Amino acid sequence: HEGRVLHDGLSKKIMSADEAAKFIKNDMNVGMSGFTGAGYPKAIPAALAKHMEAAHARGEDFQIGLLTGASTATECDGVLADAKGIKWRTPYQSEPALRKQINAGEAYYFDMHLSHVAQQSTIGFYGDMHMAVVEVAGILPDGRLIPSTSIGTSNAWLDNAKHIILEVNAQQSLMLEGMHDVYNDIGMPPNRKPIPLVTPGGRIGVPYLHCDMDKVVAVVLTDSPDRNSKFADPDETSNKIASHIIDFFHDEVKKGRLPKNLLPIQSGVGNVANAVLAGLQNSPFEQLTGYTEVLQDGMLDLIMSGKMTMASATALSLSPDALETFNANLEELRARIVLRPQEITNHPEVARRLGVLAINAMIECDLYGNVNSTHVMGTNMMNGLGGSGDFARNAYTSFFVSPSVAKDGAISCITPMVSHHDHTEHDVMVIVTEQGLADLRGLAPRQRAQAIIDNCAHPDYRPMLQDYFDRASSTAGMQTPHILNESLSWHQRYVETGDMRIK
Ligand code: 0RQ
Repeated sequence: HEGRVLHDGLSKKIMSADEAAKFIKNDMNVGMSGFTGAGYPKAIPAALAKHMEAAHARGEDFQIGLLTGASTATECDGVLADAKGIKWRTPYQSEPALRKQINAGEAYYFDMHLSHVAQQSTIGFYGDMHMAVVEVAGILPDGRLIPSTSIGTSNAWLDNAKHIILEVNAQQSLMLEGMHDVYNDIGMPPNRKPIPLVTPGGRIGVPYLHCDMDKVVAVVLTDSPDRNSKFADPDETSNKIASHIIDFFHDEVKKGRLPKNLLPIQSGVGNVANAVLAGLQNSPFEQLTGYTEVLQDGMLDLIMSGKMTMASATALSLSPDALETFNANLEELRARIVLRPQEITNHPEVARRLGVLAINAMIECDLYGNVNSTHVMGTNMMNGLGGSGDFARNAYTSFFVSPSVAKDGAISCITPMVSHHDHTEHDVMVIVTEQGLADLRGLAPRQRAQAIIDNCAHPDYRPMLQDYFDRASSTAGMQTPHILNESLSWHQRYVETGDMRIK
């Protein structure tokens, strides 16, 4: 950790994670750093989990409210969930142990747009923030903090929390210094100001996080990598989805509706999103830009090959190989990647101004293009909404993508009615499956339904969807025809028989 804690006062506060975790007490609200497995605290959660387990063994209550930027990893959400230490959680998670508790009713989870988190916490919608636990790459002599591989909501946690624990992680490259752009001047209504960001790569803030030194109760030294999980290589389904989107881009350029270098690309997490970016690598588009939340392998490849000139995100989410490339080229990449607070990366104002092409995965959509991004069979949480709504509603063009079927064909990802509703038809312009692409712009609900059935449905389910739509159209109101007591019967059949198809 040489050269990482250069502030005299803070170097005197270095202590073990075990000691530092004792500052966190039952019923506190704790804001931790971390976004899609990057930049989360590595030591405090495990130490805290041990204290929680010991308290539970003594018959005492010990749970916290946990806020982050977005998902973390097993060493953070996972250990705290295993210790039954999470009373409530927001805004996005993807950890199996926590998901299980949420769906068993053992932890409360409220799901929200990622762009809202900082503002709502700062106003106090969730009560006091008692402690911030933030990973940084280093602390400068004057106390400025070099952020780690994500910013997420760390800037707001540092401002809002009564006390702060800093984790200084020697695994995070000190060459990250200068890559971040922390803009804190957004203000609060009624005195909010415009965000002066007019290009994806613009810099409007400073490359450091700040905090009141007097609030720091502990500094903990760590030396562990981020989760850095490997993505599966794009499979045939993802490649087909990617090629439909790339054909669509070609057509839009031809029609003069997109510039030759497209518009800033936002892509969600996961393998399909990564495949679309891989598809762009082999496309003739040049001088691309990215304005997204999470910078995945596919976007790094585009930057390394020179296809993408500039990308803005709030976090990295790289495989071990990609991280090696990233670290080896940091000097050059610092000029081409900007990491910002999620309040800025996901801000409706900026997404609308830049005109992002928002590509996000979904669980299911219905005949009319309403989208469910979060719930399985209407009742069980998968991960959360993340930034999909921030980007989709404010996009220049919004895409929702999915394989046409899940669970070996037992589930159609296109159903008569969605079992949970995250994005309304008004926010959804294009639906894409491996079967094809439905361009819903300018179509009325009945036209949207036919476009989705014809272009996106799996052949096993196409006749079933057509039959439902035809019967609904002859019996119901014709704006958005439905047979209400049948509209969710496919989901019910799956719950009862394990298959949406009629045997
Ligand atoms: O289940 O894990 O048991 O195999 O859902 O599905 O096809 O592998 O797709 O990994 O891209 O995830 C929407 C969940 C897709 C994700 C979602 C099952 C399927 C599989 C995963 P298994 P795939 P992905 C910016 C954008 C919301 C947040 C967002 C997500 C598992 O993309 O969380 O967009 N999005 N953020 O079998 C039941 C269906 C199903 C289904 C798929 N219809 N019914 N199960 N599955 N369709 C980034 C951030 O915000 C941070």
